[in-house]
Amino acid sequence: KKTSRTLSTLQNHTMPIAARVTVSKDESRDFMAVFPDLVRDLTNVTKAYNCNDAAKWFAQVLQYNVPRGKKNRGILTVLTYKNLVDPEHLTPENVKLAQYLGWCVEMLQSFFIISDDVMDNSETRRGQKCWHKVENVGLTAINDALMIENAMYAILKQHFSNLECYVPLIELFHEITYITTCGQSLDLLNSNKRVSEFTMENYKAIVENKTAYYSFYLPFAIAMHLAGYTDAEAFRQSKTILLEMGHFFQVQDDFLDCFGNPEVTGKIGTDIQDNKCSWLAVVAMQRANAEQKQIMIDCYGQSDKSKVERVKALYKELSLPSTYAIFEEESYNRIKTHIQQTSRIPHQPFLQILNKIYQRDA
Ligand code: DMA
Ligand code: MG
Ligand code: MG
Ligand code: MG
Repeated sequence: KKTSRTLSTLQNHTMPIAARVTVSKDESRDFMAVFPDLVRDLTNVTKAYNCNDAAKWFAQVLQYNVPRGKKNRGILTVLTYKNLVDPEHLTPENVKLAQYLGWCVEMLQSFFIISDDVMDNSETRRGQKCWHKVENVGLTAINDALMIENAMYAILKQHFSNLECYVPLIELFHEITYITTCGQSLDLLNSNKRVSEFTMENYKAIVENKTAYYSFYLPFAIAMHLAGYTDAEAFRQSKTILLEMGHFFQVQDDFLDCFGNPEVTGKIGTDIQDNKCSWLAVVAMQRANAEQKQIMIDCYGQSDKSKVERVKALYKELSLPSTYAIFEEESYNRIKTHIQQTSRIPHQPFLQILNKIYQRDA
């Protein structure tokens, strides 16, 4: 049984940035190798409910929606766990547990994006049709999303219910899911506002809740629980930094929605059409003169192609791509400094994540 301890004893805080570790191909392949086990476990659970047809359908749902992304969040869970435990605890069994936990985050992510794509009326995701756009799926996607979300708890029960961290894990998954849905609610409510009412303050609340908690804090926190950490200060310090990273990540997502290459991001942007309170829209409104504001008021939030193009052209006139590049670099440096200033958490996994997302194009 692991005892509570602080993390500061584990890491050399003066580790040079040059020692950056990037995610290896092996890490990703090892993680992927666990996926068939997950599908098998869930097929068995579904069959045990005497729902054989649903079991078959669900296996397809899982294959289409869970493993085809970058799997950043799942791999982050595993890497963090490996960084936190003492080498003698790094047994194949424990690594497999961390991988299962990583897949739980990926299942949660899948549940969120299937629902998000319905609400945002998106066409593509991860280089393929959004699940609800697939023939014979449609609004069945809503039930499929719920199945994935709740199947995640079946996986947790099957593999973690004998561990001390089981209840904290369940509570965390529930809490973070709730926070994320609150964030999605803010996102949707703001998209009903007028573009002139968008504020940076609202933006921060949206992105922290809809993205940062589940994408950054959750993978890290569950790995901490699995590794046996209970140091409240370590959780607090990591949360502050991870929420900052999550904010940064969503600004990137907003930028890529408009200026990214769909071939690379795997998704076609919809933020302008959907009247989203995006980072670009907020900064554009801050920068715009009266005439430019009127263009936003006239063209933002409409599906008309020429209006969408007018907004994109305005973003360029306002030099938002270079503002973004500066923001990205400054955020990177600020977050790096914050990581280096912390005392109770290992720096390496944080720097690893930060380096992984910096200047991303997907
Ligand atoms: C992302 O918001 C938030 C969740 C909870 C999926 P988004 O709509 O900007 O995401 P995407 O650009 O991936 O559709
Ligand atoms: Mg979306
Ligand atoms: Mg959305
Ligand atoms: Mg987006």
